[in-house]
Amino acid sequence: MSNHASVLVIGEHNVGKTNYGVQLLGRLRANAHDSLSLDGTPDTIAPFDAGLTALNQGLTPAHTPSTSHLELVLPVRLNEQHISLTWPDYGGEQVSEILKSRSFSEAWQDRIAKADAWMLFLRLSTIDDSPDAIAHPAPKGKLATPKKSIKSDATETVKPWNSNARMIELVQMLLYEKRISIHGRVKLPALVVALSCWDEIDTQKQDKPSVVLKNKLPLLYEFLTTIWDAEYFSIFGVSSLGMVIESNKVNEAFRDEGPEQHGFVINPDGSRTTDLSEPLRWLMEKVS
Ligand SMILES: Nc1nc2c(ncn2[C@@H]2O[C@H](COP(=O)(O)OP(=O)(O)OP(=O)(O)O)[C@@H](O)[C@H]2O)c(=O)[nH]1
Ligand SMILES: [Mg+2]
Repeated sequence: MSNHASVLVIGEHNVGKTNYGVQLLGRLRANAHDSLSLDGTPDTIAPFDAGLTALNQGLTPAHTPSTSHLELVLPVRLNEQHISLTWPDYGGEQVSEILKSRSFSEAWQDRIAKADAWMLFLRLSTIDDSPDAIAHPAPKGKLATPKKSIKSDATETVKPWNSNARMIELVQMLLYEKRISIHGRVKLPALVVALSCWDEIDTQKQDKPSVVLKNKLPLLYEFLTTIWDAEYFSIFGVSSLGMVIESNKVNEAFRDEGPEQHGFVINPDGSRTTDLSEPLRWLMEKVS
């Protein structure tokens, strides 16, 4: 039984990492009866101070500077167990840089080594990949015998470097860095895919997060469900704010009701809860 749990938050710029972290901390401090609760006082919450202040004023926290790398250590209680939970926040450009340079900085190597709980943030509303390889497969033989005039049939060509490929590449790099073989099904690190800003997605009421991911990024979905042990992989919808909040225009309703009144999570089975810590609780149960 481990009493320390470190989460590897994975997400590019603008996917909602900071808003989730700040809302989570706010809920824990307000003792909002979430399944995870604070168990003592954190040594410092300084990294999230500005974010908490912003949300309490009805504003969204600022973009995290690209070089910034912070960690919050929270004493939490889960099923009578005390866990020291390390939650990071960093500028999402770092992830884009990893993909570009195909290498990890030392700080990232450390973080990957110590985290057995991974949370991948995907903001599907900002992804626009069409055609993709499944909806529009390349005509047979096309890649083997390319025509001279590439331009004329460029529109039919599969875009190789789309979001599916990008995220698959990223996950493969992370697994490789952690020396995890994908010959057997992956158990640890346990993985949660958080489909963030869920309120922006046009879904039928009953849509399960897995169905939404499968429709939008089918190759990534197939990849993850193929290599992970189903017990150690799950997909949640996350809306930390429940609505759009601007960074320069106060949302009075949000401010007056309080940030802790807003935000929700869609569980893997499609049910909805106001408990924002649910995906994290699921992860903690796998690694603690
Ligand atoms: N509609 C909606 N917008 C959200 C939600 N969560 C975050 N956002 C918005 O998404 C944008 C990015 O959120 P951040 O939390 O700053 O994203 P980030 O991943 O920390 O981005 P970087 O710090 O640049 O890496 C902001 O404009 C937020 O207001 C949500 O639940 N719903
Ligand atoms: Mg941020």
